[in-house]
Amino acid sequence: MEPVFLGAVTILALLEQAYFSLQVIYARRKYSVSPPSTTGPAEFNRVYRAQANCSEYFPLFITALWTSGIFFSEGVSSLCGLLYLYGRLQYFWGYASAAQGRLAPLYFCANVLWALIGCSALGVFLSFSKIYLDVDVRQTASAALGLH
Ligand code: JUQ
Repeated sequence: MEPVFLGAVTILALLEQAYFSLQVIYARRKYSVSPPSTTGPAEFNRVYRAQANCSEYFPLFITALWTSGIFFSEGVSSLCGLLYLYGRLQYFWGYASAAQGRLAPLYFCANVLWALIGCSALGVFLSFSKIYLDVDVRQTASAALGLH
């Protein structure tokens, strides 16, 4: 089956990144900070850094989202993806109003990213053990739980 939910979360993620970039463009106009300058009033610097930080973590997020979604569980992964995107939006708005405001959403996003990385590792391990060690942990677990 096509991973439709992962695709939908990915599109949402791209739109969120576009929204952050637009906010930087608006902040440049509002505070008269022309490229290549990347600094200005504190209000501008916070919006600029919020966007830069979200972009820095975007490749990690997307790769963990897809690895976890393909190898572990599309449902769990997509849900984590939505939580991460929600957290990043709170992070961006929090950082835009005060440096302190970014912290709670940041810890939340970090935890969600760890969960995605953990699910990725577990999923890849389960596939490896099934294909190369001929040990199907999922099958064994669901049989033991009486799900068959
Ligand atoms: C680096 C590589 C992998 C991380 C969590 C999970 C995996 C983050 C740290 C940010 C920011 C923003 C700011 C979303 C203690 C291990 C990771 C990973 C970090 N952690 N920082 C920072 C720059 O405003 O200060 O966005 N995001 C993280 O994860 C926690 C880190």
